[in-house]
Amino acid sequence: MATITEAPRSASASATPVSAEQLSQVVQEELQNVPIIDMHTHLFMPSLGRLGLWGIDELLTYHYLEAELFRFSQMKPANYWSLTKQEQADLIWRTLFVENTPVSESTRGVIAVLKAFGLGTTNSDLNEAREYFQSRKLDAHIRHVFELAGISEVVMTNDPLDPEEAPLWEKGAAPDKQFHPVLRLDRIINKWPQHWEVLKGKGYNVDQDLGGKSVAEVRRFLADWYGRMKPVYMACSLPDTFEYPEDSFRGRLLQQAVIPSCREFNIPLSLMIGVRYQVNPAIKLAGDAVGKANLRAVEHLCVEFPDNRFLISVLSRENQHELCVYTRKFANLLPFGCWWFLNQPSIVEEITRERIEMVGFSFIPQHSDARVLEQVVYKWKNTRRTMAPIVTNTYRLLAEDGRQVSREEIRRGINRLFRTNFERWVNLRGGHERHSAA
Ligand code: RAT
Ligand code: ZN
Repeated sequence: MATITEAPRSASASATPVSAEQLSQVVQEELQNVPIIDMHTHLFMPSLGRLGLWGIDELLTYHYLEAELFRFSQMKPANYWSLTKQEQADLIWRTLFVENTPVSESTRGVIAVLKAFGLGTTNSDLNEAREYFQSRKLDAHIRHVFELAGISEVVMTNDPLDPEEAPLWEKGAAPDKQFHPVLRLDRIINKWPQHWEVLKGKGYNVDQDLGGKSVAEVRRFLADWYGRMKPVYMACSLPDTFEYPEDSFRGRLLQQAVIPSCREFNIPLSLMIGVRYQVNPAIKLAGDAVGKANLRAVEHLCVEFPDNRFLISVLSRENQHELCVYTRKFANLLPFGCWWFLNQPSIVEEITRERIEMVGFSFIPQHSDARVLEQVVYKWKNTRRTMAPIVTNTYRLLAEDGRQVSREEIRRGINRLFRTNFERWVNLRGGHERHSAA
């Protein structure tokens, strides 16, 4: 069973206790020092070449900022999409950073990135920033960014049906120890009628109705991609209307293909639930919204597949408490992250406090969801800043109730939140006991 156990003898409760006065300082230092594993991003290892986004123009045209642009500018989306990337970035800089003060979370993030690289934060144009990023060599830049962000590794999102990405894997993209692959299955699971022919074209004997050998052939496809990518988990985002069980292509694919494959390869399945896709298609990637989901689907999955491990993130604030309750019920469920619209300090604080109160440190507080390399710098700075008072208060309450903790114990707790819970769940360094194949 997928349980999370304390590392033996790694922290002795009898070591010197941290005093009430020192607590906040020690927690901040330990948060600063933990090399975080960023367990869900949209970044790409260098061998996946041009898929990887970085630099000021990409930072400014992040879809979180595009959504904000249309609130402050008269520009119509169709006109915006006809601009070049540089023109788009110039417009966003002028509108959100010069004509207005960048107080939102996403705009403030760009400021934090500029500051981290020693670039001006009040410039009237992007010349200085463009020159700086153009002068960087990607490999050295990645190392520098990881160091500034305080992360040791990131987990990618790799779509085997992406027409740009798939051929790179098929040619044998060189693996990179700092970038872990993830087999992302949105197109297959959510849009089978639109994508079955792609599988067929690649030599898998599937049909539109998922009849005949189709399910076995999807499993063969997953096995081939497992072999090619060695993903640390499989993943899918799901709408707020997601139900399980369900008599649908999605329900059958999950039950008969994806979940058995995860069991066979002993990797978790990550489900990110609660997207209302494309409520405003005119603004493209920025056009998705959120809806409250029915988490009985998660309950049913955890019950039906006790030998599978699930990573679950839910997008709606209203679903968070329910997810904590299910976490208490099912040892094969590991909640993670404050995803997308939830990654704001006020909401992160509420969710994280609730999680600690309900399940201790047996969850993963955050992932960055970075799409542009340098975003990890501001996203992890923000997470550390938000976490510091929450973790401090957790230990303060414990001390008031009769147990002080040592620095080593604090380190162990923080390490567990930002590294070992994930390492063990995905068996990253052989830390998880092997399950027998399905
Ligand atoms: O946060 C985001 O950037 C979203 O657009 C999604 O990519 C989401 O994180 C996802 O992985 O589906
Ligand atoms: Zn994502």
